[in-house]
Amino acid sequence: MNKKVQLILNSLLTVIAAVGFSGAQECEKNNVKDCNKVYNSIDQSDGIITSPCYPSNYPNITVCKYEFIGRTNERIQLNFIDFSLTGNHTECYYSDTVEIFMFIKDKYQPVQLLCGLHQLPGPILSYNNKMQIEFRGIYGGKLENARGFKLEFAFIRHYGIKSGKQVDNKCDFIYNSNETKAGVINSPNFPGSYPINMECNYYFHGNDNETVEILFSYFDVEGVFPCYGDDVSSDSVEFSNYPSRDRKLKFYCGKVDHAFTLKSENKYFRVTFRSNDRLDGTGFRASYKFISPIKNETRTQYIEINIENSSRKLNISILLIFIGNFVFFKFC
Ligand SMILES: [Ca+2]
Repeated sequence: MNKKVQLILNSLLTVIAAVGFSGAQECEKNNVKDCNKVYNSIDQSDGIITSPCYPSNYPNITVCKYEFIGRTNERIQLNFIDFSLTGNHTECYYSDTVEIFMFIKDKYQPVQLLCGLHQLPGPILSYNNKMQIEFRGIYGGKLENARGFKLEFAFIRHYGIKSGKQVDNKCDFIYNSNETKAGVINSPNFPGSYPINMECNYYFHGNDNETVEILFSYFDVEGVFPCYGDDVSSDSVEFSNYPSRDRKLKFYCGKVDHAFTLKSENKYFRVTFRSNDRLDGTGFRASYKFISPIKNETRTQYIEINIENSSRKLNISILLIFIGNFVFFKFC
């Protein structure tokens, strides 16, 4: 390679490097300058938010606030798609963070601090129609090659419960045997934490003679037995064969490590989840099915009877025929 070609090549590499460098600088400059945003459900019902320069390393000393304002009855749900922040991964000390603020008693109050390089946070559901999150990228992504975050947000009315028929935008859901014989139910925002001050009803309506069976495969509701009192010291799940309280059935709370089943006595069943104004859990997930009575099933069984006295021995075979609740017999 002669000197002239070498010179041209070097100049070209310098230009390419300069363009790349200024591109990265440009990203940092633009994003940092303009990273506070307000999302209003009147303008958009959902969207995606990323940290500055995502998926490249975010710049250091970056603070972005995102505020969400929904209509009455709307809540904001966040689902993280990617989460990778520089810092200590326990307790969030010396870490870059995302902090969640809920609108409580007319002001934003911090409720949750997220950090870490590998752990994807669960979904987050606001307590009402307002929420704010704050990204603090103080150390910057370059230290640990952290990408920042990417999340989906949506203004919703279904509380993260996507089965059943919702009643009047309330946290009330109806499960009709005429529409579906089996399905799943879950607490609000499952598998993320449920919000405070919730009451959700799950009403099951079977056809005549049907009952409903509910199998809980996951249960983690904050509280201690008896789970319900006048001071509402616990969150709870109530079961009832009636619209009113069913004193035969206890309230459930705490963490249950094994699956368990509840069965209704008749075609109607109600499950009510309640959370109080402090602490939370991840709630529950269950599957349900409506069960029809056993039809006139037929089965048979042979029995043998030996009768013996001093004069003779008698061996009798009898065929029993079971049809539904009736039994017939026949000597053989
Ligand atoms: Ca609680």
